[in-house]
Amino acid sequence: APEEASFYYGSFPFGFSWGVGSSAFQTEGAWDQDGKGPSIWDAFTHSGKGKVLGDETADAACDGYYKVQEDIVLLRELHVSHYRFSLSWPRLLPTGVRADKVNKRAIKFYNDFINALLKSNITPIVTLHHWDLPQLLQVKCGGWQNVSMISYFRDYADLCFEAFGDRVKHWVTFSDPRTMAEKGYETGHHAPGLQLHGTGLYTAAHHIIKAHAQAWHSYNSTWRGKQQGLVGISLNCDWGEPMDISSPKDIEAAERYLQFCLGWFANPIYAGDYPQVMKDRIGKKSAEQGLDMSRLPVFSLQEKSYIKGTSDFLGLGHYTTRYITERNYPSRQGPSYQNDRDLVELVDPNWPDLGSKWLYSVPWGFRRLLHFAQTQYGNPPIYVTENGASQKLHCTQLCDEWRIQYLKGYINEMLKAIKDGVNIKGYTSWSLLDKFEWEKGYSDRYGFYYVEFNNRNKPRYPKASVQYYKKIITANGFPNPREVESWYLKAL
Ligand code: GBH
Repeated sequence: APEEASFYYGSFPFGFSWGVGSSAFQTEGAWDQDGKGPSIWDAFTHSGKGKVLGDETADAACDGYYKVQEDIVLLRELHVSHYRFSLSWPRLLPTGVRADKVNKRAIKFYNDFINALLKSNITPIVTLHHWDLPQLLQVKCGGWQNVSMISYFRDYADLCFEAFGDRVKHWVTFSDPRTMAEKGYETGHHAPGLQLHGTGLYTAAHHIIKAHAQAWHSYNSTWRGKQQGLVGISLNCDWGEPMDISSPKDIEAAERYLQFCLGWFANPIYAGDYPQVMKDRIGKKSAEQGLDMSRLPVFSLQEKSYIKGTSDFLGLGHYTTRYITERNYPSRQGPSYQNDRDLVELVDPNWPDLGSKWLYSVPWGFRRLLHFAQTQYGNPPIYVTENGASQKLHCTQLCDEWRIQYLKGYINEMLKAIKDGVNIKGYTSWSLLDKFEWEKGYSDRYGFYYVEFNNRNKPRYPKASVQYYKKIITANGFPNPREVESWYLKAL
């Protein structure tokens, strides 16, 4: 295993942006209020088919829609310089289609919210789409399986640039589109719950990448001149470390893991096409499966040059690490993402675990991923758009010492990456509040603030990590051993 590097004391660059994040569906609630249309996640959680742990819904979630002022007080308490949140597409466009109807009350809601943030000197980083697709677009055209989604998304993006772009200067088109494609269209664990093995996810991703590019181009040609903002995408990826560092097959498998995860979206955007290894593998397996075309769609030459360069920054989400070893799955088992990758993911049982079953604290993996992104995509400006951990449940609810240890370790590895020359502009810790965690319901608690979901007023209470993160932010890093040690003691 790679050596545990020692702790690094030092500061972040002047002007480094510290923040926390959340997303609309996970926090807003008010699912059918003030003209909002249903999203695929409303349909999924209401289906009564046991799709979500405890059959929870996000009908009320954190009641964020009604607690704007209260939550801004929490952001101020944390001393963050930015807040990353997402807009609800079906709240703004109840049918999903701009030409049908724009919901004025939703425009007002987000206007008021953005203005309140700015009044508190908090920069909004706004995600256009964090998984809550308007249900009517799913019903009408099969969601991301359909090519017409590209222009629906472009029209929606344009509306947001027009309505909010005078004040919002940081836009994220999609949040973690890989999970959206994989869980929505391959495993079915997320809305819309389809299992189109080995095909649906690639089609969805293909349309998402094109939709991202159209939104960027629209911003670039229509809005950038007067608004002077940035448009990027947020891609989540765990680090993949070769299981046996002396095995060329494992080294290749780990590289393949990263290309199928991050490269799938980042390579078209930064280099104009899917990673070679995806084209080769999926093409070969498709042929072996008797198909006359690859299950991985192809970009035309014109599309490649249109997509290449459509990101003003790389948004990177990162949570954990896996050891990767090669395993060849026979093509005849049938098409799937897993079969295409020919690898397995392993964890070290000695890694500290956290509240989510897939999440282990492996800070050194973060530094490696940041280096990988730097070298693969030509040293782009990077915003860490998501990084965080859920508290272990047996711990006292507000004493989240595992979250503190995770924060300390991961932020320190990010500092090392900056010292190595990775161009990181800001960091978003996930998340402001405990909230609806998709198929896990309310069981995984990622918040700096504990939310009492059983109480209909959804009160928020600060966890110990609030004090700890605030110290890192106000010191802009880790000044010296004595101070850093005292933060920990004070926070707990
Ligand atoms: C994030 O994704 C989401 O973007 C965010 O909305 C959410 O709050 C956060 O996770 C925590 O829930 O269950 O074994 O199949 C992080 C990337 C990709 C991590 C899918 C979990 C599933 C592992 N996620 N992965 S498993």
